[in-house]
Amino acid sequence: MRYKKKASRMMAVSTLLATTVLAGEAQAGLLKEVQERDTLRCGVSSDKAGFSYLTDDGEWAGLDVDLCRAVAAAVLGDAAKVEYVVTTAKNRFTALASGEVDVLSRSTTWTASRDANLGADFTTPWFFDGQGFMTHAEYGIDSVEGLDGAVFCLSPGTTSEQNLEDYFGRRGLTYEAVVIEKSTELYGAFQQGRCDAITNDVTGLAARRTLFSDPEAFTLLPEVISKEPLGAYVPQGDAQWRDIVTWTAFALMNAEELGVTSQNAEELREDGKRPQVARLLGSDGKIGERFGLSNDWAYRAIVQVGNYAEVFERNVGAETPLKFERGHNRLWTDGGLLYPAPIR
Ligand SMILES: N[C@@H](CCC(=O)N[C@@H](CS)C(=O)NCC(=O)O)C(=O)O
Repeated sequence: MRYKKKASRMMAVSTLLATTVLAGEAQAGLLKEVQERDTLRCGVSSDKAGFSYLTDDGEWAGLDVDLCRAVAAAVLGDAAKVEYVVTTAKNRFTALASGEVDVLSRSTTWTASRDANLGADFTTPWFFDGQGFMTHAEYGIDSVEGLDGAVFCLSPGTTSEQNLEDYFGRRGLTYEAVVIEKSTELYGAFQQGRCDAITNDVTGLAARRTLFSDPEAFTLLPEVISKEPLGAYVPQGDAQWRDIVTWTAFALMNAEELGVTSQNAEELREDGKRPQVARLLGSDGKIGERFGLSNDWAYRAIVQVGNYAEVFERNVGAETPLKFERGHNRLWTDGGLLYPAPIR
């Protein structure tokens, strides 16, 4: 009896090993390609202050850019090994499905139709947003109802376009659309008065407004009309790659939850006192290897990019021109929506 039990357990182990090996063989996907190329190609937006923009030193920076950097640190050991590919809202999914980019990290909302149709798989929300409205301050409008009959500047291929149609349609409000693909031209047209209003993710509106020559001349209205869970998409059907991008985002959130920062990660990794921290930083367990990475994958991302709080504060927090509050983007332990699955 005892012998039998042992034999069946041995069989279970060998089946498990075979499955693991098979999974390993099936893994000749994007991870291998990115490692061989030694560069991550990340699809981003341009001119979005705090999220994805070129600094005066010609470096890419922002909250969306930091996700690309974290993945490069986890996969290639170096946050700088990223080639940034500027995409528009309209061409972003083609860039992903055609293999032009390995990851799309550009204020893209997770929706059912995108997950189902566009050759893309969503990873996990990186920033919870909602759709808002901006108009010319001189109109003296204080709510969306005041925009009945307005001309809107719209970005094609966005959820903003669809939500506007729903929201206005349901209320019997009307609008005219001026559709412009490139964001700089879109916001330029709005500033020049070609449209009465513009609608997009609230953060997008606020971010672009900081770049206006006269930000005070434009008002953000109070209504937020939709849920916009933004995060990275990867090409469809590469489970290993999707896991890597998803868990890199979770790693930075877990780091915040556990009090691990870019500054103390090295020390905490060596002291090994807390099992959760040791697993996250790779001083215990082989989680990195299971993803096809080295066990210090998360450690490298945290040291080079910071935990989620560091990323948030550096790019869009109180000390930046955007001065965003954490709001929905607080950890669940602080009443927010960030609930990173456990690394164990
Ligand atoms: N989250 C929305 C909207 C994202 C979006 O594309 N926003 C605008 C403004 S921030 C944009 O980038 N438009 C111009 C461009 O594609 O360059 C979506 O996924 O559709």
